[in-house]
Amino acid sequence: MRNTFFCIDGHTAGNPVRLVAGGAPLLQGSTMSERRQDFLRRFDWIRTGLCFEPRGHSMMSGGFFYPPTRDDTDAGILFIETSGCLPMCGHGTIGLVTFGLENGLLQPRVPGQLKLEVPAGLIDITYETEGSRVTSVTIRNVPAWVARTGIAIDIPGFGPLTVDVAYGGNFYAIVEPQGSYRSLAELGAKRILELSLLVREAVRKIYTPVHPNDPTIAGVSHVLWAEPGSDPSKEGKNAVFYGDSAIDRSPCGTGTSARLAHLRSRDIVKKGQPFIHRSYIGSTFTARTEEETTVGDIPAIIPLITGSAIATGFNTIWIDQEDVFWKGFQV
Ligand code: PYC
Repeated sequence: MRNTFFCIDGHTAGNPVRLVAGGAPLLQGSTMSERRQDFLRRFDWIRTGLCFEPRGHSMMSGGFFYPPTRDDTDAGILFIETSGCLPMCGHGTIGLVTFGLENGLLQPRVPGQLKLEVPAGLIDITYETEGSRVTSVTIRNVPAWVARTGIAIDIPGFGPLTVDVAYGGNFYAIVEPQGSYRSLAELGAKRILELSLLVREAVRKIYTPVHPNDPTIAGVSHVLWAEPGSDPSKEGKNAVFYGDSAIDRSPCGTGTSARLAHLRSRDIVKKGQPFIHRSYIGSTFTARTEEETTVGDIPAIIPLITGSAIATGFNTIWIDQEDVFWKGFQV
């Protein structure tokens, strides 16, 4: 049995985005969160087959568009990635929206605007075009907030660290320079990957955040190594660890949202002020706090994240069950 997936491949600020434009399974559920659970139960082989080697790699991520579940939205997104189906993915959204619009897969009711459903909630999109190209996408993300501060951990061979946890569509352990962590360049990619696994494991032993409105969104999934810029109120750099061996090549949309909530909570970045976030490879997103709000009784912000994406080509992928690696593999 062979399944065929028609994909548009590309990248957002260097991180891969695979829009699966044909081959999406029919899902049950009255929200994208419920559809996400249904996909994970019944169709996870599609994610692993498309994201893991030999058809993908450690950083591979992407998603499918689904018909909206509500009258006031244009489409739903189901994200796929090496670690699972994320509740929200910022670089993924920028890429999926860009490729979807450029190829006529999204039909906005209001030109320049979209309202989308993602498993984490509702997001608003504004975008700019030049001819047939989408040149910039801004996400008005789900609320972002600081969930816990001052978690003390001790990493064997590295030493003690105090980390905070913030939410921006996924839960992030945020590590700021301290002790043995002085800069991203000094650590280097190999060490960041090794340490991130240990940091995530250590934080998970102490604290499990749970989204107050959706208990299926729980637990620290990502580690964000923060490096403040020369003016920390205006710019910063990061390395975001996800899956089991990936550093985001983009500045990470949900990570940037979490970091902005973190900086805003200490009044380092003012409401409305543009904040440039640089990725490990130097690509950028611009972020802003558009609104201050609450989630239950937790103070939160509504972040705006702006970036752009480029398609690299069409890719027709087969998952053939006669292939011993039809579900993909990770090493
Ligand atoms: O951009 O939100 C993001 C993201 C999550 C994981 C990789 N990128």
